[in-house]
Amino acid sequence: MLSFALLGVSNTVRADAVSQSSYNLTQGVTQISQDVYELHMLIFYICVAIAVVVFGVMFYSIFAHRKSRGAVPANFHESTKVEVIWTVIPVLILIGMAIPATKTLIAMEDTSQSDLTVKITGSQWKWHYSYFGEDVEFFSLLSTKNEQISGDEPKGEHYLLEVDKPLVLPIGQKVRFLLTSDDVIHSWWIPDFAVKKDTIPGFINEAWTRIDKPGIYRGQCTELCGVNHGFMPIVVHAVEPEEFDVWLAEQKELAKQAEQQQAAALEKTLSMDELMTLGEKVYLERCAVCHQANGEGLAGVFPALKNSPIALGDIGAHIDVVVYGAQGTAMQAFENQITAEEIAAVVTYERNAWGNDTGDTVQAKDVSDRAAQ
Ligand code: HEC
Ligand SMILES: [Cu+2]
Repeated sequence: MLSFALLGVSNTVRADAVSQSSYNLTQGVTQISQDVYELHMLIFYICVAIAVVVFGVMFYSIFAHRKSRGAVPANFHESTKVEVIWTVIPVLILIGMAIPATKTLIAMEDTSQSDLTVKITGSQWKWHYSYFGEDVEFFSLLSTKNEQISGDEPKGEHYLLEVDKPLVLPIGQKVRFLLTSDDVIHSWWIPDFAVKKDTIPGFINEAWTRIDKPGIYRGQCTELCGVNHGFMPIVVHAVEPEEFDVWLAEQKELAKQAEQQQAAALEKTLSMDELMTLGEKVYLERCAVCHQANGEGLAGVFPALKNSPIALGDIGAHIDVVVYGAQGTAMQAFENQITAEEIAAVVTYERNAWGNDTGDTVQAKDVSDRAAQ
């Protein structure tokens, strides 16, 4: 493949036989990604041509003018002609590369006249997507099973590149991204779109894309953001605009139903069993990445909840930590991430799992009462 690439015939070969070379950049599915790819190839070939000329002259000179042939070095200094030539040629080459590069960069930065705006917020270790003016928002978390990560089960096809809720985008429309972060710097990267932007707490960065082809596109966080940096993948589901509208309407309906369910949950009293079952599920999905499935945390980084004074002590204080988080630490406020019922269940779980046998149950109403204070 590499030798083909050097001969310059690989473009057609690749397009027909192998759609992606594992050695090269992806051509992606947007105009920008195509431009970036072509820019990369152009500059690559210029470099190859320079290398051929420079090394050609060098090796020829070494060979043809070697000492054993009796070559005598020429003795010239301060040749204005030579100096002008070796300045002008590189300058021309640089200008020739700068023009297309600048054009592409400017196009990448131009977020004007977008059809849709999505706010992307990174946090340890998940993505939060919010569609502007649409009242639709959700979190997107890694969905690879723990058993695959620990090696107890064979790894799936999209190991560490799969999420519970993908970002859904319409094809053929200009989508503007506003990117920020809740904690540390992350970076949102989808190679097929040639979009890669840092998400920085307190800053809003912009990017955009217009996807040409429906499909499922995968990417990752590309800014080292803590121990689970490798566990916050990105999945984008690009669909026809009509399909997107249907999806959007569905999300709004689901949000409405969830709101009603949450209101109803406040009236309900769940049994210990129900709370423990739901609590374990929430704990494994949301908390175990830091506090560990066995509740023992990671010494010096994430506190143990097993035998922890908070999990065994005052219920109200325990609820508060989960609802409001702990400012300035990795412990986030879960108030807007999970429902009151889920917080009640996970707190109950923490107070009764791993030998924390307090016997306490916490109900959704207890949580919403604390949150309302
Ligand atoms: C991103 C990592 C992370 C996640 C995810 C996380 N926590 Fe924490 N948690 C922490 C850290 C760090 C602290 C210590 C905060 C401090 O220093 O006050 C903490 C503290 C706590 C405490 C107080 C314990 C103590 O002894 O100080 C409780 C209770 C708690 N977390 C519950 C939860 C629950 C419930 C979830 C899931 C819904 C959760 N945490 C998810 C990192 C995390
Ligand atoms: Cu990250």
